[in-house]
Amino acid sequence: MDFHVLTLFPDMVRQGLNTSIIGRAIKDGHITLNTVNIRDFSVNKHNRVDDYPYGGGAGMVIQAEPVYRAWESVAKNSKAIKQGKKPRCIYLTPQGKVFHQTMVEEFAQEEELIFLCGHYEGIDERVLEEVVTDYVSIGDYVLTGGELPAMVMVDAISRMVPGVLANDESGTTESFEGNLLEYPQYSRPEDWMGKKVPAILLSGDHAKVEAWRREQSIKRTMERRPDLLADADLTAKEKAMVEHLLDKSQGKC
Ligand code: 6GU
Repeated sequence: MDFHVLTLFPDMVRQGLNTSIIGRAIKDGHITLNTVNIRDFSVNKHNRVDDYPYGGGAGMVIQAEPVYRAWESVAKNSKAIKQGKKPRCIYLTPQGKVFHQTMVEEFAQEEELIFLCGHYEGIDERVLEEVVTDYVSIGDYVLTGGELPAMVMVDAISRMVPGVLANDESGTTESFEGNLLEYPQYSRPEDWMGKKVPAILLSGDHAKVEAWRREQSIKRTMERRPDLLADADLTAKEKAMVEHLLDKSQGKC
């Protein structure tokens, strides 16, 4: 998977992604990360890339031409363009569709993704119309720029790319994919500040451990993310357990 990030702050993006699992994935060649500084494509003798908004108002707007040239520098070499298609270009904006694991899986199917990060009051609408294929937000709050959201997306998408995760790192998505949260984890010591590890985990009975973890996942999802449960993959027996627990919590039995 090849990632390109068009940004005014390339160092921030590179530094944020060159550590730990994603850093290792870049070193091992499972993914590539190309940061493109929009300022390098300024058409102004002072290297400026922003100007006042037409119609007035607060803040500055990033101009269309430097963004277009930065995009073109990447797009002209893309496989998509050679096939007569527009390369997938994601504009990070609180006005986008809210990022979700199903979107992660869809984007992970692409060979190449371009991220466009805005700052200030945004980017001239005309270049967005020209280059952007997807508008994505990472949640309902406002950030100062698209760099952190781009890094969030690169991280989430990369961990779905074959080879990026070692076998012992790949567990967590599966449980989330079933719309259930992860079960609680414990490590040594068996007794910490008087709190004991649940005995079943020390029993060596693999089937019992699995059943306990499944139940914990369901209970945790009920408590913390009840909105997910409607789409969770539950057996009839598990649905009955959920109903029973709900009735109990509502004092019906
Ligand atoms: Cl993608 N950008 C900005 N600036 N703020 C956000 C966001 C994106 N997603 C949530 N808040």
